[in-house]
Amino acid sequence: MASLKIGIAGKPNAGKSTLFSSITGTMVAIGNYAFTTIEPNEGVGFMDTRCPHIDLNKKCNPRHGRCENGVRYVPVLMVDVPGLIEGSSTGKGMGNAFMDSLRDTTAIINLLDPVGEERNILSPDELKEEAEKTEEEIVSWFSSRFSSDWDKLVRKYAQVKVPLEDILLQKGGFFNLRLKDIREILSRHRFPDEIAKWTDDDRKEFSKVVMTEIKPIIRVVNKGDLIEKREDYVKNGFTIISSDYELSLEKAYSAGLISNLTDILPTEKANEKQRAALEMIRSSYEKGDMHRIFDVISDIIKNKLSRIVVYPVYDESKWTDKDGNVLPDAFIMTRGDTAEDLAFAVHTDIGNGFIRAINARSKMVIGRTYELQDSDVIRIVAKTK
Ligand SMILES: Nc1nc2c(ncn2[C@@H]2O[C@H](COP(=O)(O)OP(=O)(O)OP(=O)(O)O)[C@@H](O)[C@H]2O)c(=O)[nH]1
Ligand SMILES: [Mg+2]
Repeated sequence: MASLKIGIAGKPNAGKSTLFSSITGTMVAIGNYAFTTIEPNEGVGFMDTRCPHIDLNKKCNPRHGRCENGVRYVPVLMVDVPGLIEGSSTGKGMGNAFMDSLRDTTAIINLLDPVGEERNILSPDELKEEAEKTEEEIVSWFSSRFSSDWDKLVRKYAQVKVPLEDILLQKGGFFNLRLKDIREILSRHRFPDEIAKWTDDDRKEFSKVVMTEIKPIIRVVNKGDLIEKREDYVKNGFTIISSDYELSLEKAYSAGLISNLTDILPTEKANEKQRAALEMIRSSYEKGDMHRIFDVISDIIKNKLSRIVVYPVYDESKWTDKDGNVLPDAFIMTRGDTAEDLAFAVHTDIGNGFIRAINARSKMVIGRTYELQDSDVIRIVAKTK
């Protein structure tokens, strides 16, 4: 039960699989050579958010994901793809078939490797150049997929009058684009109003717009543990992480050496050497110039993708489901979605039978057009057959 999918793309050896393993807790092939990954890896990762159970003063029982010390980990699908090189979109390297596993992603992390070919550390400017190369490949892949059989499309709609947005939706459906997305693009940008007039450049431009506004590509610098002057990169707008540290922490957590992933406090199980290693990792985050991956994912989802987390319940006073589970479900919704949208997300029947909803925090009755807020706890009253 995850409604969002985040892709991890980047050059070979950037640490994509290391990052994937640390987020999903599933071990996949990691190697100090290019093209370690030959098939995409899919798994369930998480975003973290403050759990409303703190306001209720009662522990929650998540049906999916988990909750630690008031931090709720909400499931998000992740996909780790083979390394991208110049020409990947036309079949070089591992080919381009694997790129199709990015088609239904909501956002793509462009994981940047600060280590150059001669083991030198790349400057922020050099990193920007590297980032652009990967992004061009992704846009080229999108564009070639989007443009395929274009002539056929033009012929099909030469005689019958069909709105441009509907024709574009046929092409965009492959990428999970919704009519709402297409409308947004057409309202913000100028494109030919007839499909027959679209040129290669228009399709390329459309692809670029999709990959920046609808399915954004987000740059994240990996291997922050190897960068000495991280502040120089931060000044240039880069977000820095260390997949290596994240994976160590994930392993320490699985082995019970730390009680939760957030504050990195060793348990009694950790021996002296392990304590020292954990302390070294913990202190490297103190300056704030390197970020924890769950915070980065949450930032992408909440701020770049304008998503919110909402908790449907059956009992508005106890915040439970029918079986007494406290805050069992967390739904990732889009900012602007309504109480009715939530009802449909829970179940089509609940959406169709919607009568009213109750804001469990304020106990106020709310209508179908109520705009959901982040961290809302909502009871939906619906007529079901
Ligand atoms: N120092 C350091 N090394 C890292 C970090 N992340 C990954 N590595 C190392 O970088 C190498 C490549 O890691 P992978 O995760 O296999 O990289 P990838 O991007 O999946 O590579 P391909 O699948 O070949 O495209 C391995 O030796 C990792 O241990 C990091 O944050 N810091
Ligand atoms: Mg890999």
